[in-house]
Amino acid sequence: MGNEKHDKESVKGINIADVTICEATAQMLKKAEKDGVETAFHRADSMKACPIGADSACCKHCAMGPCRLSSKDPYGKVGVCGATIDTIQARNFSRMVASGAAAHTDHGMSMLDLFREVVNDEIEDYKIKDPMKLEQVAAELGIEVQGRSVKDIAIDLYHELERTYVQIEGEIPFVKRVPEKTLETWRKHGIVPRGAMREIMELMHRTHMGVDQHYENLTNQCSRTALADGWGGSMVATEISDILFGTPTPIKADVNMGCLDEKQVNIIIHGHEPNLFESMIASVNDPELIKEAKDAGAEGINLLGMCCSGAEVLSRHGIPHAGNFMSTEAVLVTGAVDAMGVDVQCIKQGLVKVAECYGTKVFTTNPRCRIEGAEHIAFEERYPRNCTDAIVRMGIIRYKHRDKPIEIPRIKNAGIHGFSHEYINYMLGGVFRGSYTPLNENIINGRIRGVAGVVGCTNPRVRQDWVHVELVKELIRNDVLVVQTGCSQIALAKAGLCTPEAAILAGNGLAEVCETVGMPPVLGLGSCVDNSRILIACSEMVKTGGLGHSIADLPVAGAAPEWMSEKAISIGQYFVASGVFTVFGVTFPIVENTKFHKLLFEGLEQLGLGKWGFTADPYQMAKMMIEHIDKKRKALGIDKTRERVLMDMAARQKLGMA
Ligand code: SF4
Ligand code: MSK
Repeated sequence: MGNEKHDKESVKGINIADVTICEATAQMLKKAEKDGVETAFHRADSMKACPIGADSACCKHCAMGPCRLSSKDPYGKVGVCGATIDTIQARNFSRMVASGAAAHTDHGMSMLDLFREVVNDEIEDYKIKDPMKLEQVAAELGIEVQGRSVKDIAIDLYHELERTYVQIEGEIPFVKRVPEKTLETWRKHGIVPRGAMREIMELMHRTHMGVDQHYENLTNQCSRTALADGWGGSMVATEISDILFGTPTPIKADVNMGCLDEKQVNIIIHGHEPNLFESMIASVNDPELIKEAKDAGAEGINLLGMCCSGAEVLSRHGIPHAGNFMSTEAVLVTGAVDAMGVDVQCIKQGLVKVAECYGTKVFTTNPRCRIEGAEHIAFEERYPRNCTDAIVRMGIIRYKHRDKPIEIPRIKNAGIHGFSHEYINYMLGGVFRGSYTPLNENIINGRIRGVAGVVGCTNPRVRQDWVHVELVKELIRNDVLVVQTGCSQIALAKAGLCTPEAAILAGNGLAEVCETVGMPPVLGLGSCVDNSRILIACSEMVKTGGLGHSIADLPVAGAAPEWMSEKAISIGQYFVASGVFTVFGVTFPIVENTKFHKLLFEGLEQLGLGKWGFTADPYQMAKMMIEHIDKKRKALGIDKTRERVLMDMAARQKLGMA
């Protein structure tokens, strides 16, 4: 590449087929090695994970340590202060939850800040796009909506939702959505969140050296904090984004690197907050900027998303998506990216170095995230176009001076995205009788065995996308309807499973429902904060009736098969605390055969919550989830209907019809 920093000899080749099933990423990894460019895949190969850290068997919470305990003999010794393996693990796990919850709640708070300024007419670039959703959310929270102006309702909603973050005592507003019996269980265990700031602060305090040294007590606060994320910070982020930018409805859109266009100025936005993206959409459609791009010789400006804000605008507006977390460096290797704008979360520092090799610039935009070597163009909500227009202009300049060979993998996958829980309601129930009744009925009659949320990241410690895809295929084959968010949704979209035609891969019962409704067996709901849509869907299923009285009664399960971030741990813990069996892949940061492990994997369920599960194998994961779903079906007394369906299937197979 003519760049001394990237000496071809310095990049040790990896077996590309072992690290990804994404063909576009594989093609770019091959090119990266040829160009002498290193990626996270290469670094993961050369840097083995620390086994003690991977098991959370070490503590560096004070300067008497760091203390390392043994995973092989966890009770063989204690830390200098006397902390046991259970205390050390529970503290480390809790801090992951605190950090993950902080990320989501800070994102949600930014959305709420934006909402306040829009409502107060201090920002002109954004408006309330979905007043119906505003009214619906406000009414749910007990705010009077009849005969009131949008502005008055919005002001009241702002003040109500602010409690999610700053409230000192009481319960956060969205607990009004929690099924009564689930809420009763939370109250019994003292885990109803007060306000996110308080819960995160208390958890950080309790995990300080010499404070909470009982793993059970720590786990309680861990659940409370995680619930402040799921039913608080994340839910507010989702709802405010819908109110400001529109509630998603199904839309056809393309994913994968083939969405790049050599003849256009390619701009990628990668991160998590939708406002940067919304303004970028305005910028790339500005006739003046389009003219500037054309004057530079381009056919136009091509905007693409990556990671979660990409998944959000894919769902909301059908903006093409270039790839998930483990493709963010690979996409730069195409040489076709003229500018990459990032905001917060999951932005690898390594992007800057890869970008540099191909003459691409990475622009940070958020005051919370600066990266050494990246140019910072501040995104100010009151004048957002100053930032997004500048990024487009920088992209146009780069287009004009492209001097590196371009290679774009010719792979593009169409799919249907944008299944908000409101739309699932409408889709299954129809416009006049929108409800979850048909979903519940199909679960009760056994056509749909249960519902699984498959979400989360990709991780270079496992073969990119493979665990997601194999797990989901196995689930739908067994009549489990799959809902998805984040990077997992993109993995399945690339595998072609987000199309109604993919129903052919589903079991007979699920396929029949998909064909009747015209929906894919895999429903993409958006970004990681949009996991809150899954919580709401679970809640609606309970309230609709026939499937028990709490979320823990539902035949549902969750999985993050290739997780990597602390946000994923927070998400996992809020699903578990909400009553869902949640299985993680890759690795689980806890030593087996310890009391803390037993609590997470068995004890919490006995308290009326959900429980954790772990396996790195997708087939085993599917088996565990299906067994759990069947266990719940049995408890609900609906296992017989399912048996009948299975018999019908067997009978059909016997007749050579299936
Ligand atoms: Fe070691 Fe205890 Fe200090 Fe942790 S808090 S580093 S276990 S002495
Ligand atoms: S972006 S948290 S890698 S889903 Fe939300 Fe993807 Fe995981 Fe980041």
